[in-house]
Amino acid sequence: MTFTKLVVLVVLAASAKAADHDMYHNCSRVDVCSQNRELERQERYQVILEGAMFSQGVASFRVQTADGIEDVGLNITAIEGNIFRVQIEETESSRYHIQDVLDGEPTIVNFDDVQLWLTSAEIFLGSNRAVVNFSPFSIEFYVNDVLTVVIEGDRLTLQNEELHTPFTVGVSFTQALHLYGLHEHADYLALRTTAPGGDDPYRVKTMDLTYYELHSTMAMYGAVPVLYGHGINSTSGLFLHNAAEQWVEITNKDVGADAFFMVDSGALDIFIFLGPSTTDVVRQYTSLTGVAHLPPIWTLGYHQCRWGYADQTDVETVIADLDANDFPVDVIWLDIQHTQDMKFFTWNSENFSDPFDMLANLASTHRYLVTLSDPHFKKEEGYFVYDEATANDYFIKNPDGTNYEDECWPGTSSWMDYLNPAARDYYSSLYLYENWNGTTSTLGGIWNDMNEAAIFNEEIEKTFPYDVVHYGGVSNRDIHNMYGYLQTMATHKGLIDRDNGALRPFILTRAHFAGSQKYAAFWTGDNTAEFGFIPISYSMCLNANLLGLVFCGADVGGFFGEPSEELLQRFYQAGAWLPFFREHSNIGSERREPYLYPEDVQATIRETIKTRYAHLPVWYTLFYEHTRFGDPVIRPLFYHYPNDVELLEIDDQLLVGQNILVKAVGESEVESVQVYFPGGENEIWFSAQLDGTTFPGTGWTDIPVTIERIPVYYRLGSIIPTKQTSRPSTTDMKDDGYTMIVLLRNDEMAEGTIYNDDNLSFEYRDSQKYIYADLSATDMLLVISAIDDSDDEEFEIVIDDIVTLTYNDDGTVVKNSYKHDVNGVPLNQMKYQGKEPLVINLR
Ligand code: NBV
Repeated sequence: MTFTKLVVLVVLAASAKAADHDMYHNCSRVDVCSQNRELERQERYQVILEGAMFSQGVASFRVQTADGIEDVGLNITAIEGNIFRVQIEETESSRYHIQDVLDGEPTIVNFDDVQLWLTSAEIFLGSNRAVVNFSPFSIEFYVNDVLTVVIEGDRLTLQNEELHTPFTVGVSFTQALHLYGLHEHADYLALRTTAPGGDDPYRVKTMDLTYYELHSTMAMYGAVPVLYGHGINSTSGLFLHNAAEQWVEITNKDVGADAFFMVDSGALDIFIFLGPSTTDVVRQYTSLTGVAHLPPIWTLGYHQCRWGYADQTDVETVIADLDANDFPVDVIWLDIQHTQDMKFFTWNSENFSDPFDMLANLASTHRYLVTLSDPHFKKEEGYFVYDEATANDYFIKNPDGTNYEDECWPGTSSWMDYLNPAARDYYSSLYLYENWNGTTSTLGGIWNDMNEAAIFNEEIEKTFPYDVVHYGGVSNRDIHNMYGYLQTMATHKGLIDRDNGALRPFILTRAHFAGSQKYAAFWTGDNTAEFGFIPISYSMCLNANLLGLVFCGADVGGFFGEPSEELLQRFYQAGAWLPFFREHSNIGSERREPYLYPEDVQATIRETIKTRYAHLPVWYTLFYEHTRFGDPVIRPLFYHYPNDVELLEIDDQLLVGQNILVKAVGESEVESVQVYFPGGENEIWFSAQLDGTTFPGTGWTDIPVTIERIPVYYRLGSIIPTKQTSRPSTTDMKDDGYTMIVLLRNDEMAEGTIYNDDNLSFEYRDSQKYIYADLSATDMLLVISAIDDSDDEEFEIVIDDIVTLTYNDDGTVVKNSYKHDVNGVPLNQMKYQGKEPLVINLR
């Protein structure tokens, strides 16, 4: 038996479907947590008045320990958009500062005023201010005169050793009713109180957490050190610009919540977001770490994946069977087996002997391929990547300077050192068509798996040991959480270069960090085929969306285990309303392509996938709006209804944009579910079945459900752009007309937006080639008008149908469908082409 097969069997045959708590360390086994968790609050630092200096937008202070020995600098900088940056660092410091995460240098703006007192300094920025209290030391942030965030001096500690610079700091969100963020954990959206004796603090470290459990604070694949405090009148937030392992203790109080950061190494560099709205805070954060570019539209379709598509015939047969059974699909995926002996950038010579042929076949059906590419490389002389990377010293090192080696899929392996710019460039170049034989643009995307990095060594919690060394002598401690990020950065460049910048790359990554949205989509990793993993996928993807990571999904069906027919259908129904929609299963499970099921199950899944395709214009428009404003694509209810305390913890319902409300069904054999309708009496929610059923936004309501579908609603006052013609793929839908669904109240206006472009290239960004338009409607008039001056000559919006649902005050709904205007002109002859508004009169 080969090593790999053995590992697969051991991993998949493990009977206990729970994380191994002996292997993964809890707080008591990790120094930075165990040594600091019960740290006493006491005054350790004071600001010295004489040291204060102010220049435009930067205030500097000297801070000393009470005994005057330790000398520390404090910088407070004002950043464009209502952001303060706080940096605290020893004068003699060996702290490492991470690079390449921010989307350019933040723009410093001038303070509006500074007032220096004997015991404090006040720094004014718009209607906000930062107050530095000298002794006891703290930094308070006021939003419109309300104390909102406090960086607490009494839990600040700094240690400064060579290659290891731990620190702790407490931050209090004084107005918060809940904290959100600290992705990634399989937990509720609203962070829970962790406390000694109870749950461990949230561990923020990229890890391959096998058999992750629900409602746990254990570290997972992603690590995003961002925290938002949300209260009734305001939201605020912070981003700790640091890629070391962290543990964060949360204490929720009646009003206000505290976070205590215990950080293993690196710089104390915190951005404070002063909102005041949730939208503002999210935009402030994405203004720093960047937004996702538009995904190519095919990536918003349905993805068929399995660890186990074994050869070219398999690939072609799966697509043919999906087609034969009328399941739309855009992408098929290949896991590790497409390689020769797990050597990335090679094809298995027996099973994938003619990749060009396979890709040409896929292209002829308008489908794309995505293949997996991990960051470890088989130690084998003669394997070109291993040889070239060794010759150029591109692998991560042991402290003694030898290559770090350990076990992974190919057996003994080394890991590419993506911190090294030359190694990154080399790795990018591997994606070029000329360097990776057998590839074409139909291999449209890359799947970067195992990049936490995951290692088959349980002694080290299956990830890099603390002391491995990256380029420039940087300790892994300082950059652990951004290793996967750096890989995706290099992959992204590789895919850009290979098509000379013409095509938008698609990358799916498992590890992710702050700012990963610039390069990749991600998924929630190896979930389990159990009902609880459905709502957790909403909670996790909602959290991620608030933190800029918009392109999120979960393995439909559950990676481990065997879904029942019921569970599979519920997984599809929920997954179709997450931004990334892919079925995936592990190699030890039964095949589960949708056509393998009885006709009633197929019918449900077919309708679900088709519903996804019908709403692609909504998804595409929302992704565009994300690129432009930094907004989330899916949103928790509190994002649009921030003042309703009843809904702040809801995390199994989501809003797609502002106008579509979805409830995941995460329980077996239910005949009804509780749906929370937000917004008050005047907010009316229409069943997306368009059967005239409506619900006012007055809270919890019992909704009957059948297996056919989950509850989905459209908001009154919105226009939902859809495409209703069923086609095999997004490419086939390109020229289809739209069906506009208009949800109205008499005499009131309904509104929406619509976006269109060439679906694939960067011309929308580089040459303003797109259409972005406002939609507005009364019951008899629909107007499409340009939002800005894009160069949109090539594109048009053709409307096939307008469906209006008009809500009357007595609760009745009148539904009409139009294919012609008032003069009998077919709607699809009245094209909107950008510049001039299109007015469709239905009267
Ligand atoms: O490459 C195999 C799997 C993959 O299918 C899965 O999606 C990843 O999350 N991979 C993990 C490696 C090992 C899983 C036990």
